[in-house]
Amino acid sequence: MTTQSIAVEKLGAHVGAEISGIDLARPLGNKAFREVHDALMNHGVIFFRDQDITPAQHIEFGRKFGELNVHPFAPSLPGHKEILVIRNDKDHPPNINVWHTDVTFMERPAMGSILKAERLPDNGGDTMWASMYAAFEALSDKMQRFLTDLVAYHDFEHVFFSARNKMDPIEKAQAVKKARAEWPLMEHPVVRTHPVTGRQALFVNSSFTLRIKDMKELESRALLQFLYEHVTTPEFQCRFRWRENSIAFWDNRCTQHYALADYWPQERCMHRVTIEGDRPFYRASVK
Ligand SMILES: O=C(O)CCC(=O)C(=O)O
Repeated sequence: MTTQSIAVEKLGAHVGAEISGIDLARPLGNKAFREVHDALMNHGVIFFRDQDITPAQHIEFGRKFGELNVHPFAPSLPGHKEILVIRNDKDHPPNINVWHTDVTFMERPAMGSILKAERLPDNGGDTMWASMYAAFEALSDKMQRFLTDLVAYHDFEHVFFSARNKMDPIEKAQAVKKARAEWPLMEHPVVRTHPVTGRQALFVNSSFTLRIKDMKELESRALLQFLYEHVTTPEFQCRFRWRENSIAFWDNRCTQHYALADYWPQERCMHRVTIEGDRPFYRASVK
């Protein structure tokens, strides 16, 4: 059991902190669990170094925080369906160099993800995170009020079945039809109240958000374009340089992330455990 208190060093002004004084290969005691959980709630994404953990230990760590999600479309590690593999090399160019929140096409998008570096390029391949609390709080009161009334549609198709997916077109159409039965267009509030902290976070992302409900197409496009640009403001961000056995654990309810593709065509391989979340909601803050 880990009993020692962890040390927390902030990385960005609004998001990110590096955690030390913990060995994730050992079972997490209640005190260590609470400290890690608090650090995650306070900083949005937390980083650990030199954690040479096995896939089973990675899964066990994730399970401490909730049920694990098995991704319906992405590849998993053989023998460990809970571990999603993100592997890029010269024949598989990276495609997640886009700001996003994970799996928002689901009714209950992930609460968080725990990503471990397995193989890294010689240089580059950093990941950036942005605080969606900071993004929301930086908007004018009028814009904040306007957004809290809105709902957006989220969808999987243009990410997982885009032109980059080289499936046979007929098979692709059948696969989309089958997936659509399980993953219909999903409605989520544009501003999400965090279920633990009670803070408000912007909750649209350029990967999965399709359009704003009850707005004209042009209005929706212009508003989303503005918000997608706004969330990339450098002041809301932190940037993490990976080393082998580094781990990032992010709160998917109040952050977005972006994986730099500057290392390609070198190889980079990451393992991700994803924790199930709850249904997003908006509740007005008590002032
Ligand atoms: O590979 C990375 O650094 C980030 C991975 C990512 O974008 C994701 O898991 O959604």
